[in-house]
Amino acid sequence: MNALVTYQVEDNLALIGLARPPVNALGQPLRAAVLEACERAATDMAVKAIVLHGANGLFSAGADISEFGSDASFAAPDLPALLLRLTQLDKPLVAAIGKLALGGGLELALACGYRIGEPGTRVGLPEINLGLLPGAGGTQRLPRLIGAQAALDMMLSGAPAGADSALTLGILDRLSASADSLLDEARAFAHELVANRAPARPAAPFPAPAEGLPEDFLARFRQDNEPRWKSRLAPRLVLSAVEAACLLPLEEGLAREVALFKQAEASSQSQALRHVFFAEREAGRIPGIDGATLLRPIRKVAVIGAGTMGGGIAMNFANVGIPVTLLERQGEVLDRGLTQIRKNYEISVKRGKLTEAKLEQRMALLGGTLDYADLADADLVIEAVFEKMEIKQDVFRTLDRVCKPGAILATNTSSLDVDQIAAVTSRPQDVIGLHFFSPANVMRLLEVVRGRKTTPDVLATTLKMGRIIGKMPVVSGVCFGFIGNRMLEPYSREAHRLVLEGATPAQVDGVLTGLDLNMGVFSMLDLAGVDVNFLVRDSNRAAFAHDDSYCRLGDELYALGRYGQKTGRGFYAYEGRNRQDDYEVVALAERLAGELHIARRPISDQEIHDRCLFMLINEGIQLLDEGIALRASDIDLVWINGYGFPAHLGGPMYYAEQLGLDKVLAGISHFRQALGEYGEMWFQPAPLLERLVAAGKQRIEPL
Ligand code: T1G
Repeated sequence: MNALVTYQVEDNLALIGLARPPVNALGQPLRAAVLEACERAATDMAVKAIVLHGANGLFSAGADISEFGSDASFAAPDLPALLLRLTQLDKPLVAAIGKLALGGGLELALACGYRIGEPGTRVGLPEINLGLLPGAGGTQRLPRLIGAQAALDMMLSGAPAGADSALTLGILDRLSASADSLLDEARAFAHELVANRAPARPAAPFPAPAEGLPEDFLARFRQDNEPRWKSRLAPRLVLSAVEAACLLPLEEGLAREVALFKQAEASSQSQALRHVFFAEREAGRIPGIDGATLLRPIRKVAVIGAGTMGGGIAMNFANVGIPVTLLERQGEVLDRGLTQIRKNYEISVKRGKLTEAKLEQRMALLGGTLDYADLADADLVIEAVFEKMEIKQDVFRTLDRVCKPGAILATNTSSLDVDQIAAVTSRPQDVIGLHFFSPANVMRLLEVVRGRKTTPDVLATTLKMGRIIGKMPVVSGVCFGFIGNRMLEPYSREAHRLVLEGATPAQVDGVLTGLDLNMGVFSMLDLAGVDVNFLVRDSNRAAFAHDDSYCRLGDELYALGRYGQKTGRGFYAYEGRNRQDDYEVVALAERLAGELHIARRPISDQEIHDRCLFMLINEGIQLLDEGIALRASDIDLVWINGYGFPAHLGGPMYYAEQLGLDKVLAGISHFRQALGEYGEMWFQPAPLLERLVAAGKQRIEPL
């Protein structure tokens, strides 16, 4: 039998095991092997039923994503054809779902007549995360099994269902007592089916899912959801496929599904999202670190500072069962911090995302102290105090004195020099930057800033820990602002300068959110605080600009006490949470432009797009050239996970490649000429961009 499946017959059962580690991705070779094994079982008179399982304990993570966009994706036997054939077998086929059945893996299980899971089984149709829709019967068979509404919820959220809800929904027929007993219980299930002369596949509970659906359910569903889908294609295709399931016979619905799937597979959005999928896995590959790099055990964590950041950081560890101690200098600040954490968890309980029991479990893992001596046995200490070098250095001098040898000492600084912080300790090799993004218990991005002396095992340990707490860790070198905030500077500079030149904050933000960014520059500043931005800038003026004329608008708003949402006025005026244009800001921009001798003029949306995005891209390319970022796709992950850049555009570097590097360079050169002294000063093309264009390269990579 083919090495990609195991095959054995015993007690009149054929046991077929998927054996393509690590996740039994259903690429063409595995599809062919499964078909061959099933045909063999179908024609073997001794075989009365078939059990399909994951030989490595994991059923299947779905279609092979690396095949998409190539002929292999539909190479015979394609997945729809394979699964249709399985539905035609005249012997009961039991899917024993160990661990995971995702995407095509769940569709494979749905093509079986019966399904048994284990207590830890998770099943889902996450295709939407790849800009796709289930393309092998999921949109047609799942609504017939669990109803159109429940099926739509699964497909549009992309979130997996746990074993209990899968059982309740009817996706699973039964659950084994444990993972270890899954295969034995699957065999017993198959024997039971044979003994009871059960049909090869039971009738679908919802033969025509439209039955029982309110007349206008689908129309209303589309109307209710269209606005939040914005420009995303896949949700619309999912709904079209489910509409087909409600209105067409199965065979016609399956054909419709394939057509819609091919449309999604060919879309630029899906190509971008598949780029992001592999980028996330690539980000963990660091030169000099491999499987042999020993990780330091992290059993106890401490966080210095119980403010918003410190509390959010601490929650990440409590969430995964790691005890964490918060240290503060004043008791009331510490109490306030712990109270705020409890409040955060209570919100999750109210939203049904957390049980009371889990809340208490997590709170029990959260300790507090005023005494540094209590940190002596911490394996990882994360400093999250005020963003001032002197204050951070004092903390690290103390940590150096009290922490045990081998403890990892991390700073949560958002831009300061990690090497300068490490330098005040006797153990710079154990110091690293862990830049969490606010709110730290929510935002996925974690910039892992390696100091010049940070050792590989410290880096490997913090990268691993970042994944364990559910973050997207990306390695950065040391420079002002690391990757994300360094790129934010020119991007934000152009936005500010454009308002001085004649655009309004709303127009600039409108162009950026029109590109599906979560927020524009000015709404983001009003949320984070005009004062916060001013203080960071003011404490690092030297690092900013030899000409900070573009900062004057923010400086003036700060001076006027217009700190943004928190004061009801910033770049916008706020009635509660809804934002209004504020013509006082326009008048202020006009006055400043006069003082700065900046000619005002009508500004096109295209100019806003090009100046903000090209300078963002240019800085990213410069970071790559300096070795601060290891690869362009890492930069994409930073901006997708930390700044709301749309994943369906692939990130700023991927976006630049789609635009054309030559177009980006031409745009920068144009503004260098067209914007006089300002253009001459700021529109300096990154040398790597010039080299890539001169070499006719399409991809952004070191050259
Ligand atoms: N195809 C190809 N490679 C895959 C893969 C897949 N579906 N899933 C994982 N890998 C690789 C991954 O790149 C990595 O490779 C290794 O496996 C370990 O993955 C027709 C159209 C399953 C939860 O979206 O969510 O079916 O880096 O590092 O953290 O309707 O992988 O080692 O070389 O992520 O333990 C739908 C995607 C596909 C599931 C495991 N399925 N995968 O997480 O390990 S489309 C998915 C995951 C589809 C059908 C449709 C996760 C995981 P390398 P990993 P992990």
